[in-house]
Amino acid sequence: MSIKLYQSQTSMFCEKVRIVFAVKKVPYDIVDVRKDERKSLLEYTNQRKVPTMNYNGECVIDSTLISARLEQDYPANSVYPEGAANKGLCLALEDWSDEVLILANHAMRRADTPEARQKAEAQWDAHFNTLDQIYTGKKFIFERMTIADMAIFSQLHYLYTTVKYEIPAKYKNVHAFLENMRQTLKLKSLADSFEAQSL
Ligand SMILES: N[C@@H](CCC(=O)N[C@@H](CS)C(=O)NCC(=O)O)C(=O)O
Repeated sequence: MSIKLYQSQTSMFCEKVRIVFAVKKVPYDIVDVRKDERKSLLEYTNQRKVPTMNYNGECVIDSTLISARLEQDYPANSVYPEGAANKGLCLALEDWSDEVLILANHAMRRADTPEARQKAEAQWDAHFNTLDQIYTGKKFIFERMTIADMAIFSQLHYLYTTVKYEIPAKYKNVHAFLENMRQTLKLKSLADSFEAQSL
């Protein structure tokens, strides 16, 4: 079995997938696409997006599909909750994080005027409000850490490390969630990117 992950260390979608690999304790090799300006990725897939996985010759592109493919062959330490209703909700939240929170991250990173910055902060405020309610009184959204928590953590981790935006202290449940994730994932410091091959 040979698994190769084409990735970049700072991409939040790559971090999401590295968490899945780590939780499932699946060994894999990394191809850092920044080292050859995506040449090997383009040769392999004719497109530029990471994460991309070469799974024993099978090409899988997109963090959601890579996670689902790994779950299929490595069901232990599942990244989905029990039951169809919860699984559907989990997939919807994963998608919300990947497709909506990413826009707020882009807005914050690209804000180059006070107005744009204010708009980006308002966007994040709305999401922090949502998240603070979601994580009221719970460590994870479902009975264990799932792909929904991993997707949300990856976006927030990117926000306070790469974008360097300090999440307001008033969002206590969001901070408690982040601290719990950092401890569970054994991140040494706030600025750490997640590098562990297995937990
Ligand atoms: N929905 C995709 C998003 C992947 C994505 O946007 N990757 C970015 C890095 S964070 C990328 O490779 N962008 C380069 C490009 O599109 O040329 C996923 O979940 O994997």
